[in-house]
Amino acid sequence: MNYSNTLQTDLIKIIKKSQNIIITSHTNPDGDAIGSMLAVHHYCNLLGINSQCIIVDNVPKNLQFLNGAEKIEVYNKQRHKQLFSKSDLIVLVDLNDIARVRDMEVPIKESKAYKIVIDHHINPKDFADYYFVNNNIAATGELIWQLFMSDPDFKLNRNIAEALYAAIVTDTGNFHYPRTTAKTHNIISQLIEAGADPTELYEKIYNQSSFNVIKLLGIALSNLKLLYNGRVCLMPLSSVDFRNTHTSFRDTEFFVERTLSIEGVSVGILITEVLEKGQFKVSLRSKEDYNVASIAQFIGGGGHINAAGATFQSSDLNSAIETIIRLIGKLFE
Ligand SMILES: [Mn+2]
Repeated sequence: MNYSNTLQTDLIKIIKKSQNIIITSHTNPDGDAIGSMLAVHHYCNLLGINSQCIIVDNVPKNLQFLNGAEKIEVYNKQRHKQLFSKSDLIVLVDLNDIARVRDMEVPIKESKAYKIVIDHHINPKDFADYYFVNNNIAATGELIWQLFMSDPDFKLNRNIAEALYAAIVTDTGNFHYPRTTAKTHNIISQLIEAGADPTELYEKIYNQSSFNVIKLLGIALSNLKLLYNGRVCLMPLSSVDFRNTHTSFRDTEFFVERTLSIEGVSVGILITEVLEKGQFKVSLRSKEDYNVASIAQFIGGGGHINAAGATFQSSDLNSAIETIIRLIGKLFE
């Protein structure tokens, strides 16, 4: 689509003019989704504007400690009907495709509220009134920060600092993914000064795995296979693996990164069997200019050049793996 970014100062004006704001983000929310939503929510609190965060899944356990996370609601058609009809602004963060809000797609589309998208994924879809998007930025949290900086009255507090820190630390993979810049660190420096504690936040975000999840990681690591002369690493997990460890595909968030720690591997693939029959999830990670978003798009997904994913149908795990391996071959043509 041909979107054009709205001036940040105009976005601030639109927010300040609003009375009832709904803030939302994508299904299976990650740190950037939750942190960005909460930062906007706390900003609205500062301004005395009503805002409610609504998503279609629960807040992941390791992000529930963030202030305000307890107020995030899971979408319910009946319960939120009134809220949608009275809201005058919907802020969508860390997503650029309305399909990624699943059941909320219809109420958002039908709502008369203005819609603002703040995001850093590639190929934004045309469904909102205002866009503030930039895919050269590592985390949506950084864009939220830029937005706040264009408000001369903005005052950073600890709640906002921790929310944005969580957003940025997770989407930069602890400050090492390609789009991590001096500017990223500059923002982080200000967040730390405002009370975000790196040690405490790391502990709460990353060191909270259950014993079962680490056992599952052990199975995932022992399932690894090298392909394409060692340039691709495949990490499959079957429904049996999940059942044996009492875990689910939601517990695999940081697994696929492990594949890229292997010498010579440029592309990592995690394929998981979702509980619903015939559904598979693939998470792709890459180095350099291997564009895994282009692969995910073939099966209805998307993402970034070096990190992408999709959910797709297949008859069984083996054929799901075959599909992905065939598609990955396109990167080496
Ligand atoms: Mn993000």
